[in-house]
Amino acid sequence: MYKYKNTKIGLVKGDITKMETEAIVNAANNTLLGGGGVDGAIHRAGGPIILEQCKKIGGCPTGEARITTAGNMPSKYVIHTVGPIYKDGTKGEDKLLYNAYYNSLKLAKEYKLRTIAFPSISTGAYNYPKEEASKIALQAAMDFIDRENEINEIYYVLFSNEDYNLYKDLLEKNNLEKA
Ligand code: AR6
Repeated sequence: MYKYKNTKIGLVKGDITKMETEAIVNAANNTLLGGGGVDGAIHRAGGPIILEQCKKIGGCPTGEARITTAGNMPSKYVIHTVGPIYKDGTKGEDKLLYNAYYNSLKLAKEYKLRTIAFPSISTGAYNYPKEEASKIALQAAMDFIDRENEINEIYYVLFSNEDYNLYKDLLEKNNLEKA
């Protein structure tokens, strides 16, 4: 566990659907109608109520975020965000990925949620280079904490050892306090 200002930043290796944070974040697509990867896992674990609510919402532009219940999962809410499909890095992918993280945190704040877990958005099917993506994930969190200071715990839930080690190195390099 690490700490930035008053916020704890934790790394977890495993399945985000098991997280007991108030919100878990889904790496969704613009339709919000489900898919593979983490999106498929969340819909399977949460049950059909998530899809029902997503249908009513009617989609989500890239970089924005929407919220539903978490159904049968231990978490209370799913914040669905849509990261960019990585092409060559010149299509504004960095800003869109940053916005996906930042807008998810803003939505959590609107709902007065204090603990949130993120997957590694866009780095699976959407091909975003992992190291660059991890830096953006942390930068967005630190900027949010600097400006809003209203979140107690942020977790990055990494599915592979490689991703977990990448985040570990990143947090060490940023000299985050150990908590
Ligand atoms: N818990 C945590 N992380 C997971 C889990 C899980 N249960 N399952 C996979 N990952 P991806 P994207 C990791 O492809 O790149 C979907 O079809 C995975 O190893 O899920 O944003 C959507 O509908 C990878 O590191 O999301 C969209 O169409 C990370 O989650 C599209 O994929 C993200 O991989 C979104 O692509």
